Amino acid sequence: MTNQFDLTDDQRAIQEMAQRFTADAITPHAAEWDEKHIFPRDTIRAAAELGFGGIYVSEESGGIGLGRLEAALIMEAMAYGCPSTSAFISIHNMAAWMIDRFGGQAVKDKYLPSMVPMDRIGSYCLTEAGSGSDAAALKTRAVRDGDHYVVTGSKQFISGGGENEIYVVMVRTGDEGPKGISCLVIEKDMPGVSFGANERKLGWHSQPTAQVNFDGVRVPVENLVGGEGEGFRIAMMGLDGGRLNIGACSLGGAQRCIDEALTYTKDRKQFGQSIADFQNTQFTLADMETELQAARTLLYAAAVKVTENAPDKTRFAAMAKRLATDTGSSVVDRALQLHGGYGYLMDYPIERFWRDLRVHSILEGTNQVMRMIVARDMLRQ
Ligand code: FAD
Ligand code: 2MC
Repeated sequence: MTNQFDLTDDQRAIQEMAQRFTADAITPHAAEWDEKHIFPRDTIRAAAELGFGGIYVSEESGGIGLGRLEAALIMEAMAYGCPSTSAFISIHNMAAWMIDRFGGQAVKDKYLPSMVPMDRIGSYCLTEAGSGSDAAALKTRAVRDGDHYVVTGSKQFISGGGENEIYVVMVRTGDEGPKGISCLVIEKDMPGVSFGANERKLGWHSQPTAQVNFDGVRVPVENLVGGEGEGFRIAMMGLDGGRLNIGACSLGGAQRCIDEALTYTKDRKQFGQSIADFQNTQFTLADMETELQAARTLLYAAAVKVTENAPDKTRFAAMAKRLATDTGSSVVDRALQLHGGYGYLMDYPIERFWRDLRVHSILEGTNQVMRMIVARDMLRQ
C-alpha cells in the first residue's frame, strides 16, 4: 500500500498493528472460515484485545477513542485477510458507538463494559422484510407499559443474528415516518426474542445473517438510547461511520487482489512469456491501481469529515461508500480475469473476495441510496 495520505506516526502505528494482526490471525484461516462457514469468535475476541471492539467508543466508556480515519485503516487492514470478518467487527463498533454517544449512563454501564472486549457482541437492527431502502417505514412496534417497552415485530438480514448477545434495534414508538422511531437495546436472552434460520448467502460466510423476531419482549425503559423519536437520526449517524468502514473493507479486499494479481501475472507464462509482459495486463493493473487509490483518497477524506462532524459529512460518507465499494468489486473482478480459469477456483483467494465484496454495494444502504443521499444534498444547496 503506497498511498499514506499524510498519516501521522500514531496512525501508521495503528495501521501496522492491524496489518500484523491480520497476517498472523486472519489471513492464514480466512479460506477455511469461508469454506466451512466458521464464525471465528476467538479471533474476534483477540481483535478486541487490541481495542478493535470499541475503536471510536470514548475512553471514559472503556474504548480507545480514536477517529474514523483510524477505524477505516483498521477495517481496511483486516479486510486484506477477510472482508467478512472485518465488516462484522465494524457493525459491532457501530452498535457500541450508538450506545456510547447517545445512551444514558445506565445503559452505557450495563452494556459497554462487556461489549468493548467483545465478550458480548452487538448487532444493528434497522431493516425489515417490508422496509429495506425505505428504512423509515419500519413497523416493529414498542409500546410503553410502566417502566418497560413491549416490543413486537421482526428484523430481516441481521448480521450476527442468533449468535450475538446484544441487539441495537430501531422500533416505532410514535407515528409513521422517521420521527416516530426510537432506538432500544434488546438482549438475546430476553423472553420473546427468537431467530430465523441462518441465511444461505453468496459470501460473508464467516458470519451468520438471520431474522430477529420480537414477540411481546419486555425491555426496560432505561435501555432507550437517546430520546423517544430520535432513533432514526441515531441510526443514520451510526451508518455515516458504518458506510466508511464498509468502503474500507472493499479497499482492503481489492488491495489484496491487486497484490495477488501482481504475483500471479509475473509467474504465469503463456505464448512463451510472462502474462505480465502483455500490455493488456499492464494497462489493466495500472487502471486497477489508479482507481483504487482514487477511491481510497476520497474515503480517507470522508473519514476525516465524519470525525470532525463536518456539515457535509453524510454526503462525503455516501460518496466514499459508493465509490469504494463499486471500485473494490470492479478491481477484484479484473484481478479474477487476470488469473484466467484459476481465478474461478477456490485454490486461489480471488473468488472469495469477489463474493465477499459483492454485498458491500447492497448493505448499509444500496449504492442507489448513496446516490440519492448525495444528489439530495447537492440539490438542497
Ligand atoms: P430494496 O430496498 O427492496 O431495494 C431493491 C432494489 O431497489 C435495490 O437495487 C435498490 O437500490 C433499489 N431501490 C430502492 N429504492 C430506490 C430508490 N428510491 N431509488 C432507486 N433505487 C431504489 N440490515 C440491518 O439492519 N442490519 C444488518 O446487520 C444487516 N446485515 C445485512 C447482511 C447481509 C448479508 C445483507 C444482504 C443485508 C443486510 N442488511 C442488514 C440489510 C441491508 O441493509 C438491505 O438489504 C439493504 O438496505 C437493501 O434493502 P432491501 O434488501 O430491502 O432492498
Ligand atoms: N445524520 C443525521 N441525521 C440524518 C441523517 C444523518 N446521516 N440522515 C437523515 N437524517 C435525518 C434527516 O435530517 C431528517 O430529519 P429532519 O426531518 O429533522 O431534518 C430525518 O433523519 C429523516 O431523513 P430523510 O428525510 O432523509 O428520510 P427518508 O425517509 O427520506 O430516507 C434514507 C432517508 C433513504 C437516506 C434512509 O432511509 C436510508 O439511509 N436508507 C437506507 C437504509 C440503510 O442504509 N440500511 C442499512 C441497514 S444496516 C446494514 O445493512 C448492515 C450491514 C449493518
